[in-house]
Amino acid sequence: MAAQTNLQKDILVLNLEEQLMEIAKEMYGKELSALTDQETYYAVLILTKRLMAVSDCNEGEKKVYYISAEFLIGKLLSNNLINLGVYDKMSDILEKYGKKLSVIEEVEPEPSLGNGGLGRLAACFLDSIATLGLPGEGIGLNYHFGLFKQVFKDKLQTAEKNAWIEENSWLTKTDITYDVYFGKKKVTSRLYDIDVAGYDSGVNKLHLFDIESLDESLVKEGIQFDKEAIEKNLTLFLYPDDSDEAGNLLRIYQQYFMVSNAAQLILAEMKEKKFDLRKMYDHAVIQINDTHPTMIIPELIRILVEEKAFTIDEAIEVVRKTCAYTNHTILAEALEKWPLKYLEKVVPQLVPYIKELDKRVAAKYKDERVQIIDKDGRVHMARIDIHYGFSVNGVAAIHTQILEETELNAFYKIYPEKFNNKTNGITFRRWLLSCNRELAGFLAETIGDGFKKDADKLEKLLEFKDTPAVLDRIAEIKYDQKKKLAAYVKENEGVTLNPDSVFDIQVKRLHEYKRQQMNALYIIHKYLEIKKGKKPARPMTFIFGAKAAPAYIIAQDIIHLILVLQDIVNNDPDVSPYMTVLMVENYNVSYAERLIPACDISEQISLASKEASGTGNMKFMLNGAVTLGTSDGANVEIHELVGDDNIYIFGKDSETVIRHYEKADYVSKDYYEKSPVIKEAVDFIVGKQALAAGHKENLTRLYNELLNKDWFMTLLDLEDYIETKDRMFADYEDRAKWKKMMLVNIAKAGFFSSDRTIAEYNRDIWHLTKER
Ligand code: B1H
Repeated sequence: MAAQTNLQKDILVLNLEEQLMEIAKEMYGKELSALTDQETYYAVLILTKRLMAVSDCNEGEKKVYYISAEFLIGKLLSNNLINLGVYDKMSDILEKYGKKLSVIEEVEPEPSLGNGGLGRLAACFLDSIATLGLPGEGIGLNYHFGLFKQVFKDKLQTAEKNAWIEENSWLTKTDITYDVYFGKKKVTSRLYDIDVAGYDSGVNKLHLFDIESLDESLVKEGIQFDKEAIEKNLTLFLYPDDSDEAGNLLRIYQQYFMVSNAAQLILAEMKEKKFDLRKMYDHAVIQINDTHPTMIIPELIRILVEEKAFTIDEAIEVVRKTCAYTNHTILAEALEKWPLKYLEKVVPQLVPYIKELDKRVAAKYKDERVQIIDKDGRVHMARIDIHYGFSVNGVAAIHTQILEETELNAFYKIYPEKFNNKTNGITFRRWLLSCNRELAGFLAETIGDGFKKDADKLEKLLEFKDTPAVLDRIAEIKYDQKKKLAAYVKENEGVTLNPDSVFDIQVKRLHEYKRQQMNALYIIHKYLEIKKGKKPARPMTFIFGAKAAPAYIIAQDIIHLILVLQDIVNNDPDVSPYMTVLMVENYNVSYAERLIPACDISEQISLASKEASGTGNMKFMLNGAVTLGTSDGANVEIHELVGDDNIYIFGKDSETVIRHYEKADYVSKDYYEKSPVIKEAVDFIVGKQALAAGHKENLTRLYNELLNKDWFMTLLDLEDYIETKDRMFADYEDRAKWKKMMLVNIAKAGFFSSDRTIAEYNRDIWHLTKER
């Protein structure tokens, strides 16, 4: 009963201190004050889990199942305490016993169950679904090792396994297990749950499925393991290396394992609640996060036909009305196309259904571009989603437009009504309230704390855009955050940062389309200018954080270049007083939470048309950084919101870029030869100094790539980038102007709350009602 459980939570909150003392006694036989930080963390964890267990659940007649191969949830302790409304109280209690909550939080290992934006988006969405009181659950996999831990050795990235599950964790083992069949081979799953507390709202669940027969001892050197032993390795790692056949097969095993469990969970719930399966779509909506969970469609159809006496037509219709698909990228290499022979090997039971789905499409449409199985026998997963789901959405306005007009145009012509845009968002609980308590506190004092639940209220801040006290305080908080980051970096990386310098930050996965290499070329350019005697008005700090996929060679080379530059620049006495370069090791969600509040210039410099949305751009803006960006992804919408005066946009637009691809007429060497500035910077990569500090093989490969290929058109935008960035550094010296830009960016960030995004998903796609 709802009222009763709430009461239980209230009582528990009233007795928080006693409860914590009791847990300390039970677990360790000690007084609270005598616990180590590790023990204190576990005690607080157990208490927080109890609080969530007695909180209201968000219930309703219809539920969304957000199926995703990634949930990059990050550390959960402080966010859970904030969302449960007990952060300050817990902090006070711990203080009384000589402990600091901010220290205890550090003990928590980060669950890195995602690669980057896509996984982090899923985590932000869970927070917002719960916060809006909507019935919804995440369904994914319980990887024992998350995204690899990055360690730099000899200026190269190496990968180590990244464990996160400890004797006490946020996972709760359930007694739900299912049989999952790969053809005739049977494995057994086990469900683990993580509670997701909404902010001042009810609790939902993240369901993570694991395989019972897992064997962690399979892991050898670094992140190497035997990819063939499916029953022992299935949930060992977040998608493993898919550069070889065994890696690809394992990925299909993981995907089917995920959706088979999802289907069984959803159908069990339908049965338990006595819902009419023929009206499944009135009670369930399945949001398919990119194509990784696409097999849920043929799997549900298969079960309805083989076990529930549906005709194939009936099954297809019910499933179509239940499933919705989100596209996150137009990058060809990320669009999954599984060879039919792989599927035949892993999930032979699905193949007849996939062939049937294909046959129906082929009978109706002749266009090659919409066929599910192509002439080479590859199954295009996204095409299953589009034909056999009811909604297709992109993740930013420009991205959806490109899907409609270019990438998926053939589908848009058939199904215009399915297409819709849902511009991404971020949860303000983590990306403001938790990571920047100082700024959040000041905003609450200044405009009231309504913005915490209604992000649009941030706009009230605009009333203060000419109030010096407010502008100064925002700048002061930024300065404090820079000092805090500098202290952390000193301790963890051994690099000294000057908080009086401008902090220019690019943190995101390493990919050529994101163009970290362009930023590196700017750094080379500045370095050479300073060497020639042209000193900047103020020191500059260039910070990078990025992991590269282990099989992505050029991405590794770019990391190498940045580390080489870090060495050269920071150790050159002529230059180091004016600039510092830092590539932080093992960039992850926790590091992002430190870097973002300390940023002045937010680097969002992808090649136009390639970054579907970006979400880091939103986090930086919300924390008062000014964007240096291309007209790509959500940058376009940031630009519209803040206006020309509060953002620095450069580079060729997406139409121009797409035309270059269509005509295949971009020749990077032309740009190199035309511009002495470009030539000088590019040549530096294989110059004496760089070769002395780095490895010839990596640097030469990167140099050749830039000169002879440059698929993501770095040199196309480099000159404009240099000019715009120089202008930005100059404008930073106009402190009054800069502070106002900071304020406007914060004030206009409300649109990017994932609460807004989720409200739109619900309004246009899910149609859930809340009951609490
Ligand atoms: C995004 C991915 C992605 N788009 C394949 N696609 C993966 C694709 O391991 N894989 O196979 C992993 C991830 N990730 C990102 O999604 C976009 O690049 C961002 O622009 C976007 O903000 C984010 C969330 O929509």
